[in-house]
Amino acid sequence: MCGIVGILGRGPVAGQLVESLKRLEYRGYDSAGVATVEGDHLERRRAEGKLKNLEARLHGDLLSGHTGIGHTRWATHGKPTERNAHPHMTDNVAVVHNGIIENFRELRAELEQNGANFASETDTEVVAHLVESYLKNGYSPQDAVKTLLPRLRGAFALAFLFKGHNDLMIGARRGSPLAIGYGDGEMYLGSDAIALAPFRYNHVS
Ligand code: HGA
Repeated sequence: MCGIVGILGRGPVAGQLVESLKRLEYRGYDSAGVATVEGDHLERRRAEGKLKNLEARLHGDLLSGHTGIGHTRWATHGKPTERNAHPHMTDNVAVVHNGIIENFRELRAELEQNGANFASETDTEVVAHLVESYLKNGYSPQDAVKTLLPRLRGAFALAFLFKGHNDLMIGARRGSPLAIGYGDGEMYLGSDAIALAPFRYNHVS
């Protein structure tokens, strides 16, 4: 079972994201990653295997963004490699995903026909490319995600970041858990409230 965490914070969040993911380690995973909004662009670090490998990446190549998402992956579609690890990214979107997008083959074929280049073997990457296509058509991030959801079959939890939006994190779920926490000037997302336990927050769902 994979894990999702998201923090819309007041200081650099990469370290906190990894600490939260550690609380979900008991569920098992094969790779991990984090992405943050770094000024006007998105950045990610990913690693196969244990979170200590991701920590080593982050020590060598720091992220300083105040808004970020993190994921521990248990592969369902595609090998447990760094290339398939989440977050998945396009020019303007980063996404982490728990669950399965059942109709990803049709969606991928459609997106590839329209020129999208896929970098992974996962079902998840169609989500990033679909949202990217809506953004390129002028949708706001919120409307892009709203337009995405009816196109997906299956059970999922998703957390998104958007290039150029330092104060925005969008979460969506259908049939998979995703908790939201409101803190003091901070907000959190977690696939399990245990991930959010160290933070001072009010749990709402
Ligand atoms: N289908 C996605 C996420 C897998 C998952 O939720 N595992 O528990 C993938 O294979 O990356």
